Amino acid sequence: MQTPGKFIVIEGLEGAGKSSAVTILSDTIQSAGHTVVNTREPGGTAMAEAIRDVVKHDWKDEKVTVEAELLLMYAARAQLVQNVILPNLQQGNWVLGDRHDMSSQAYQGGGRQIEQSMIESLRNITLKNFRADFTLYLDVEPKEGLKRAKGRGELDRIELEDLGFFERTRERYLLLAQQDPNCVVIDTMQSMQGVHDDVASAIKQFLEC
Ligand code: Z5A
Repeated sequence: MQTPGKFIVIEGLEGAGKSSAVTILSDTIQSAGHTVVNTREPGGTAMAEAIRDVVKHDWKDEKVTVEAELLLMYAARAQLVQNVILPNLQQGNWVLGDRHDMSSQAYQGGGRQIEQSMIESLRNITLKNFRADFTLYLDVEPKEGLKRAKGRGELDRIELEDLGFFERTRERYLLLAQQDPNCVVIDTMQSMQGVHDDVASAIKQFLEC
């Protein structure tokens, strides 16, 4: 879908360093003269933020089914794309998304092992042919990412999954990144300065295209 604004997405496991990468991307895109609108998924509208609370919550004796989790992610995404992302892109603003559809492909498809065809059907219903213009996937080894996330405080329902879940999620992320010509992989198993330099250089290259 062609719009005057561009949709840039940052993806990765927890602890990959998305928060600081978002700041660098935002500063660089604004310096190039564009207005930046930040979003996060799940979330970003009043209703989608309520869904975020539901999906991250631990429901104790009530098992959250993989199907319910998947549907909630897409419900939140439908709200965000139609109410925030598309209107901004159409006005010429750039939207910087902390996670988007690749998260569902990786976490629900890879981590939860939901069939690809089921996720693709939902994506087609929800997003039609809407896709990110450019994605930066921040790659981190799951053990290291979880160590960083734990250092920051209490873990939520999804973060409490076992290591195998995050290993499958990372494996799917790497596969998706390899298949997507509009995605670059940033290695975050290096110093923070190294990550910041790689993020800045990737977005500058995109801006020059
Ligand atoms: N989810 C899903 O399953 N399906 C979907 O479709 C979508 C989402 C959209 C959202 O949670 C959860 O929903 C997420 C995926 C799932 N769950 N899990 N698990 P969230 O938005 O609350 O969490 P997050 O997106 O994973 O954010 P995060 O944990 O804050 O990750 P981060 O933003 O990448 O981490 P950070 O705050 O930038 O960095 C964490 C710490 O590591 C921080 O103290 C940094 O200083 C440190 N750090 C970062 N980089 C480095 C390097 N290079 N070296 C050393 N230390 C570093």
